[in-house]
Amino acid sequence: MAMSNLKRTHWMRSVVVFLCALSLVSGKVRTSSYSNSWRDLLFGSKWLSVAPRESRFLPIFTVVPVGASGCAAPSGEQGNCMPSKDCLLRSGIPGGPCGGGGYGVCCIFLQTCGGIIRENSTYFVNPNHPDVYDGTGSCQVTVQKLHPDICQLRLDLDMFSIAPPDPANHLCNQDQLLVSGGSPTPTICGSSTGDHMYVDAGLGQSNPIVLSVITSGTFPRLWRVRVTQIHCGSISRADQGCLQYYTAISGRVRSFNFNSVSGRQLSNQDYSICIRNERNFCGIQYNACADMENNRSRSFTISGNSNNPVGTMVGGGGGSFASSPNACTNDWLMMGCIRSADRIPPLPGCEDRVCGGTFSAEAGMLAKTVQSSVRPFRLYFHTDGVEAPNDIDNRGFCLDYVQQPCTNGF
Ligand SMILES: [Ca+2]
Repeated sequence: MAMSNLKRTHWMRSVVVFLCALSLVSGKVRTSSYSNSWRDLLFGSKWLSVAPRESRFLPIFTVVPVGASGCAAPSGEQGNCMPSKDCLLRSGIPGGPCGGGGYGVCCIFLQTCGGIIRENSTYFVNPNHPDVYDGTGSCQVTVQKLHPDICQLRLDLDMFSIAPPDPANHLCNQDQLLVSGGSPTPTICGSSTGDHMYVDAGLGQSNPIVLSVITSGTFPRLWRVRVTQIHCGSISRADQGCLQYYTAISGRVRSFNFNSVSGRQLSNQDYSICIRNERNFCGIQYNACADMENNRSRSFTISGNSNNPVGTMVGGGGGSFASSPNACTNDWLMMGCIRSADRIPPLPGCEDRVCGGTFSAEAGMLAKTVQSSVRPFRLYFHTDGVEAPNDIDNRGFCLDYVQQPCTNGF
């Protein structure tokens, strides 16, 4: 290569400034097509799509990138945009051009068993990825903080399919994903593609966080987990203690390994799901997700024998399961003071714990929209280590939420 990318960028910037100045002098700068020919020569048509109607001075600065930034490779992975020689020096994989103006490549970082993560947005993938992995043992990567001011990691389970929990008690005793060195995270297994987790990384140069996939027995495993490092002052930082964090007015929350056909609610879970209270929204409503696969919805099956219709159970109750069989003493989802939304006027009492096989805020066989105005908007999920013989084929939960405007009776 005759000229480095950096030099080339500087050279092109000089040429653009010169040509602009020339055009200004001759009074011929326009946004019409005939003055675009030299731009096309220098930058290709992409340059024009940046800001065709902006001031004639702006595009010069919008097209020249400054430093690394996020980008998407044609293969779907997220990478960092950087000069191609930097990508190779840092052991990245060039994934197509980015940044415009020949700036660089979308550099993808992958690590597998034994690797050390030293770049933001690195993927922890199974051996043989993108093919499946059938081996056994412990596959781990160590995450080093890019900076002492990193407070959290976000793990995006872009692809995640390891052996499922056992059919009787739903324990992850064949395969497990473990996160150690940070805040406690639940042990998960099975399929959780699309789910995420936040891990508290501590302050300063604390111990590294280790991600491990432990495997035993034969199974066609596939995983691709993106690890994003979050600065302490970042607006992307999740609230303290939230394993999962959602920042939209509406969205979907679900338990790990949820699947209304074949998922098994995982045992030994204990974590919070947080939904950021958006401005001018005062309440929140939840509905069980639509279930197109079963005659009777299994979108909310937390306790009981899901092969039969199971009503809603509410409250913590007291004593043993035998003395209060309709209470949620073993596995439950907890939300602050929930009521059914269709009651006008609202019922005076409200509930916090809900379980059973029908999503509602009151005992019964009818699924209902549930609402709460307790802030912050949080759900707490707890399961014990036992399912059989009372709890059979529970799938867990999938709920759609919608925040409610402050004018809507909240
Ligand atoms: Ca249980």
